[in-house]
Amino acid sequence: MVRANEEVEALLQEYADLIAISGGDAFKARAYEKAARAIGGHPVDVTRLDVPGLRKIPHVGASIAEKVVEYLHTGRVAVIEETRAEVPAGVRELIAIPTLGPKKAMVLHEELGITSVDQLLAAVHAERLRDLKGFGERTEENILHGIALLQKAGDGRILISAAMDVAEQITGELSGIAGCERCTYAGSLRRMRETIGDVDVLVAAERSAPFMTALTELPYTAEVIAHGAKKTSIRTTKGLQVDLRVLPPASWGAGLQYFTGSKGHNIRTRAIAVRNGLKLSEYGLFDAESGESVASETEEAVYARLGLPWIPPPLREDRGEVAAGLRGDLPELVAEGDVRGDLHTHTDLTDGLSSLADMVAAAAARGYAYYAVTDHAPDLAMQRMTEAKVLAQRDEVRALDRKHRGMRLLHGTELNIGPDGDVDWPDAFLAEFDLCVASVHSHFNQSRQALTRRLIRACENPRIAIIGHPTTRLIGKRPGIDADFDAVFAACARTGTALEINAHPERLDLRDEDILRAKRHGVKFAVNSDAHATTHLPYLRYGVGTAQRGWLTKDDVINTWPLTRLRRFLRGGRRP
Ligand code: DGT
Ligand code: CA
Ligand code: CA
Ligand code: ZN
Repeated sequence: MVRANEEVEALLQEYADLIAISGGDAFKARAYEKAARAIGGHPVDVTRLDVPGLRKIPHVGASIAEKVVEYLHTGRVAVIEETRAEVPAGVRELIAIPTLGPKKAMVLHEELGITSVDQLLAAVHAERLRDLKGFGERTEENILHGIALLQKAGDGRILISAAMDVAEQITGELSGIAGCERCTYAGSLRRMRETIGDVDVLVAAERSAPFMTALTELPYTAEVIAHGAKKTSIRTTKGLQVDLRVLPPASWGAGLQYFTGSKGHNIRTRAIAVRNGLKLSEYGLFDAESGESVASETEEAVYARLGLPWIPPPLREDRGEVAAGLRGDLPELVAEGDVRGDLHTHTDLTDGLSSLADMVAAAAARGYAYYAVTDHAPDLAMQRMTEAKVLAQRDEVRALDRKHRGMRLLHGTELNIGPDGDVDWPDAFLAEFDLCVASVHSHFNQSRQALTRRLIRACENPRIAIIGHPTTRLIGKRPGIDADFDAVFAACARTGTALEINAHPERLDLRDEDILRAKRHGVKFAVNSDAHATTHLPYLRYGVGTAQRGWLTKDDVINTWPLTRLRRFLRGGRRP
């Protein structure tokens, strides 16, 4: 992830929205949107590029490249500031509602004079939206839902990927300071939760002052919330809070255990301590009577003294891990290094940003033993896929496959599960793919019964090996579809269809709780990046973290399997 690229992406996306909302040229808005995405996914830091360099990025023409350079040099783009000024702030706020596009926001502004979220709420309640063209009861429901999501997203939690970027930079900086014996992040980030409230960084050192001061002086520190000898808290320019605690090296293990949490897990471990005549705090494990320290230097020692094996942080959610540990029954969790290949990825043949050759080279560099290319199928009309195009791609894939000795390429597709559970292309055509992923990309608002039947029909299709991003949720933006997932999980188990754990940090779909439930039904899983650019392949780590939170082992995850076993699953003893 290149930070500057993300900033430019957000800026250009905002400009696209502003153009659309101020009634500007729709074609121009779309052009900025495409450029925004291309820059966001570009592997080279844009701050290192000049206008000709920028123009080599797909969808970036001269005028966009010049605006990017203007922004990188001056921190602003004159024409974007002007457009911003033309659109009332309240209307700009409307675009932020996840279920309301700029077009509808513009209609609301022009027809009803709405200039704030509060006015919009009032208008919905007064049923003033119903008479507008293109609005209906459904739209009202969606808008109310979108406003609720917006306010929920205002709870200040951020995506794990954004928190991880900050945490890795800070631990990198602090590790370089003299006297640093250890440095890592703890809290929800170490547990790999899907969203993060604040980042907790720990340092083991004799003297705390140099670390505390360094944190307050980082270039992206916008505000110092508290500055002390034990704890310092700052807020970054993006509004993320970071808590730094410096521990005496002898207390490292106890401190790491305490500040990793979760609170529920810590309550369990403290209760075990008490039962054993001990007292557990962030400073160590002590004999309750003599006050003497019995363990503190490493987490392993602390857990061992409590009669527990070391418990991997993603399990520390008070979901039975302590009891399982006491029984010697903890799962041997799948690890990122176990994953042998990615089974859901895109190229620029559809909506990806990188070429097939670049994606394949990036996959090979990750040391994969196999890699599937699964571009979108034609029912997603925007992608303009055709039989001819996908067959031409297959030839390219087969040719590249001969060049990559260590890595086998699989040619697949990501099908669209239609409203009735049908998918793109006739069965005979599907039979020629090495692998079919199938996902819901439309008609999210069907009845629970219809959605359930639709997913089950997809499971029952012998050509479909994996259901992609099963609930379709987008964290902070769109809730998952309302299906009876227990029935879907049972169908997956019965038909030998794997469920995806989509590793994109905005999806993480299935999520941890659903994984636990699906596993109880006997379902297998595939942890996939759904990469649309070479820079997205490393997102896999968040999918693996989520799989770990769902207690999965290697055997549960089909893309840790050797290729022969995987192929057997894909073709299926189960399939006719
Ligand atoms: P977050 O920041 O909301 O994503 O979640 P956490 O788990 O990182 O929570 P945070 O930052 O408030 O605290 C980090 C860890 O420190 C937490 O998981 C457990 C521990 N901790 C903090 N405050 C307390 C407390 O009052 N009691 C207990 N038992 N543990 C605490
Ligand atoms: Ca935290
Ligand atoms: Ca904290
Ligand atoms: Zn996809």
